[in-house]
Amino acid sequence: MSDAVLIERHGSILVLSLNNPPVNGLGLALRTGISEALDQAEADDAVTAVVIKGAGRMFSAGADISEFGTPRSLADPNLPSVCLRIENSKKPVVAAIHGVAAGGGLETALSCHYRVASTKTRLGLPEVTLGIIPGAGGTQRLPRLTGVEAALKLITSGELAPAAKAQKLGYVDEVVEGDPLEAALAAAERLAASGALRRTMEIEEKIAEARANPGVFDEFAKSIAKKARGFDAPFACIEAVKAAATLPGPEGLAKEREIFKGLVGSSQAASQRHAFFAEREVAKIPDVPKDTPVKEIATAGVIGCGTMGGGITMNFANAGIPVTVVENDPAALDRGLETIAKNYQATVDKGRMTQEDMDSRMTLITGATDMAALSEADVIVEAVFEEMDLKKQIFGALDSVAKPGAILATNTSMLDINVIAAATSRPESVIGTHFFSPANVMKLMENVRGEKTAPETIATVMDLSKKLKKVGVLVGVCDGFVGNRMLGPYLREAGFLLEEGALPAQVDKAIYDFGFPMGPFAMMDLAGNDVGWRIRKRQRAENPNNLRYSDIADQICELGRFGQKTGGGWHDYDDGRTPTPSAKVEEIVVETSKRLGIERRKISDQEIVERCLYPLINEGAKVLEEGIAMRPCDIDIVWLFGYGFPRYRGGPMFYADTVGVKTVYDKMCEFHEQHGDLMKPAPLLEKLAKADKRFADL
Ligand code: HSC
Ligand code: NAD
Repeated sequence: MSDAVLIERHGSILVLSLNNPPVNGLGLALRTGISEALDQAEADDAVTAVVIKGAGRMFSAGADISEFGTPRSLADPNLPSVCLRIENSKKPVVAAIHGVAAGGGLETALSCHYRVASTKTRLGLPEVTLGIIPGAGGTQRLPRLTGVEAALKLITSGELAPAAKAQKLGYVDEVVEGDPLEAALAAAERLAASGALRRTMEIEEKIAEARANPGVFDEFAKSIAKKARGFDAPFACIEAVKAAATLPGPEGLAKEREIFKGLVGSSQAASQRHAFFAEREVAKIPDVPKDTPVKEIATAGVIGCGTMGGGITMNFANAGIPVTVVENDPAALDRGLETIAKNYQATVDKGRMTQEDMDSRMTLITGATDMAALSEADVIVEAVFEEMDLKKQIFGALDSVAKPGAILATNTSMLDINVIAAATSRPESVIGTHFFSPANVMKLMENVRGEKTAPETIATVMDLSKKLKKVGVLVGVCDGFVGNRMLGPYLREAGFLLEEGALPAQVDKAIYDFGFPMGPFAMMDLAGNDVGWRIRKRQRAENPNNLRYSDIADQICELGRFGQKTGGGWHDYDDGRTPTPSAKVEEIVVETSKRLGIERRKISDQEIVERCLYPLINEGAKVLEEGIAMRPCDIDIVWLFGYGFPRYRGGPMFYADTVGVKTVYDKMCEFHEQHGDLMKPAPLLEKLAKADKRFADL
């Protein structure tokens, strides 16, 4: 018998420990082990009951995701049949759950006759986040325990709920402090003595109501339509739960299996699996090994309490780290602190935070107007205006204020970290921490290593990203780093499309329909068109011969149309938020085409998507060649978490692999011919296309 399941006897009870580190993924060996152990329990008259628990740090994270797409995931015994085997066992089977029970792990537990969880356990069905539905009975058993409404919420959100909530909803029977084994053994003994087994698939009461009112499923689908736009899996989850309520048990299970099989091979599921593994891969940095010392961050400092500094300050407070924020003068400081308090208050008002939580976070924040207040900080993040001279001056001053070994970070979006580091006598401690706006919400931190940044500084900042509940991606220095650099060609082409015949609303709609939360013009209106205007002016001064873009953007800025904040930009915003087409902008666009002698033509949505995204991918190829990003997955995570690239497309480089690198290359060659050198295919793109390889093969 394989050691994927460890077997012990506790009196007459057989205890099976799932043993497949690190997360007890239910791969073939583990499924075989459970099956064989159940055979053993059934055959042995001296065994009266079985307890299933997890070895190591959790019960089980579910099916082994790396098996998906291989024959092993469907090989016998498959997980649905293992679950049925448990449920139909003549002897009671009890789940003793600690750590996490997710996906197939929870489905295994739902098939047991009783579930005990320790207080700190989290339990749920996160399959939807992988572009699939639970495939081992989760959509059929959970609603039988919780009722349809709660099951729909849990399954379509993928939430891992704390044990107390799971008990309240009915899918955990008992919650205990500490190790749940003892309580599980006691429950197993009780069940063995009573002889009465509650088989989940036989429970009917909780689904009866939905059976009488099947309209509930359409209503639920409507309620998630906006959030789940573009994703297939959430709606497939609803269909599967509906089958639980409307079909006899075995047919419901069969329906679930059919839907699961239809999704697991889809490109959405492949993309979402890629996103899952990529999110973990970016934490691995080849030249900064896992055992690199990480400095303790007990206190933090932030310089500048504007748009970004305020959000960054909140991140530290949210993570329980005391933070001192320094502003230019008392008035600016008061404004900044007030904005922070207002933001927290809005969260409290929405019921997403308690007043006590807000108060305790605010007490972690101290304001100051002198950088001397940062002398004890372990990390200091500078977030003042994007001006090199100012940043140099601040880092020079920090050098004499900050304690030895403190991490000196800058939130610059574009400036050269090496120049900033050179303003100090300790460039090894200087690093970029590029947060995204709004900094207290967006999950990405583009961490930028300079030439002299020490491995310890990198390891500490990557670890800090996790503590702040962000995804840290390590990148190198170049104008715009990874994200904003790739954004350049995307916005540039959006501009050219206007000159050639499109209007902002059409471009935005095509990109929105592709799956972004908004198109390029709506995005610029949100961020403020003046930001790009300033950057273009700087770039033009630095590099006058190598910059060609549509000047419509400048014309709009010259009118003071900076975006939402001025009530108008590329679009009009009569209510402050909702874009409507602007007649003035249309006039400028059409006039510009005329001035340039361009005959406006009809542009298809497909062309818009290709014209905006392929040059972005092409720039990604350059970023890889230059070593600014370490791997394609680093770029994908930057775009998924920083720019709203649709997760079900996996990120730009994975998307290129999905449509075919050769397809992207061929199109770029066409664009190159039509539009000139700005569209020249990157050598790496050409090399991969000609070798019939993917970015994933790098
Ligand atoms: C599923 O269960 C499908 C079933 O419904 C049906 C199947 C039926 C099919 C048959 C039909 C006929 N597999 O995240 P961490 C790795 S789908 C493989 O850093 P944490 C992870 O990549 C599954 N590997 O740990 C990493 O590897 P690395 C549904 C998995 O403590 C390492 O483990 N379940 C894996 O921060 C540590 O992971 C989920 O979606 C898996 N299932 O968080 C849960 N899970 O070290 C996915 C993890 O090489 N997992 N790994 O980088 C999680 O959400 C998190 O890992 C936990 C732990 C919250 C469990
Ligand atoms: P902002 O204008 O909103 O805030 C800057 C703040 O710095 C102001 O409150 C100002 O009073 C303060 N300040 C200026 N000089 C100071 C000094 N010497 N000491 C202390 N405080 C000082 O700017 P922002 O949008 O928060 O941008 C800050 C930085 O973050 C910039 O480098 C910017 O490029 C970068 N960034 C901005 C965004 C964004 O979307 N706004 C996104 C990522 C990165």
